[in-house]
Amino acid sequence: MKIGFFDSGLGGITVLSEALRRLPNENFVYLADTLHVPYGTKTPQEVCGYVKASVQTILKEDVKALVIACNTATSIAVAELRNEYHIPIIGMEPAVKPAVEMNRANGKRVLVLATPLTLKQSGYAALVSRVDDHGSVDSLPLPELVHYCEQLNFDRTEMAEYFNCKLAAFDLDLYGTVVLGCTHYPFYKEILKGLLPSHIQLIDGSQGTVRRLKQVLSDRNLLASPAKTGQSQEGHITFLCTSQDADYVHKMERALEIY
Ligand code: DGN
Repeated sequence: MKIGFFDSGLGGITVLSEALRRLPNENFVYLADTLHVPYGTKTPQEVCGYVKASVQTILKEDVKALVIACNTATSIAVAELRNEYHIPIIGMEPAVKPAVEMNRANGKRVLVLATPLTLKQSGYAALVSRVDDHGSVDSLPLPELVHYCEQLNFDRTEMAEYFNCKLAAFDLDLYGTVVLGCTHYPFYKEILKGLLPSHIQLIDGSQGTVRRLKQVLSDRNLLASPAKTGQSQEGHITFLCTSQDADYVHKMERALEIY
């Protein structure tokens, strides 16, 4: 059986890449909802419908656990999905908690980058108020970044101009950590590192999510054991997209190579 990964587009590949490292004996199926990407600028009702339909599609594959590798989809639909299906469903959450802890001693602030929809959800506000007891978390929506990523646009000059413009309102010396709260954003980690003051750390939620996935599989005795030579495949990925577009499948393979 495979582990399912789902995102609106290429973003979940940053989480899949972490899973390939940590769970080398598993096989994967990755579904991108290319008919509806981007999610971050749509209504919660629209996104909820798209996510549910995509989950139905991916569960037609032989899936033993599902990772909603999208912060936006998780914040909108994970609770309903868990009510509906009985396989383990692991979601994403902006890594605000570790970021606040990293800066507790130095008094620096935390800046969360995410889609507008993730930042508008009550779940995000609840997360911040739970973990941030001294008002040290700010947020910045970057709706255009998913579009750049879907175009595989990693042009340093163009992206530097974009980030510098978005970050111009922030006194970056006040910040200790920037949270990448959308799974598309880690594709820009290196470019961002080159633009931010060197003391700022960048974190994303993929390690925590994959740690949780591994734990859940282990608790339910679902972890794959190493295949005997020549008997079965390991680390195989089936890429699917809702528009059933072969070019996009190549793009997903390319994105995984780039990342
Ligand atoms: N990758 C998704 C996330 O983590 O929020 C969102 C991308 C999008 O569709 N806007």
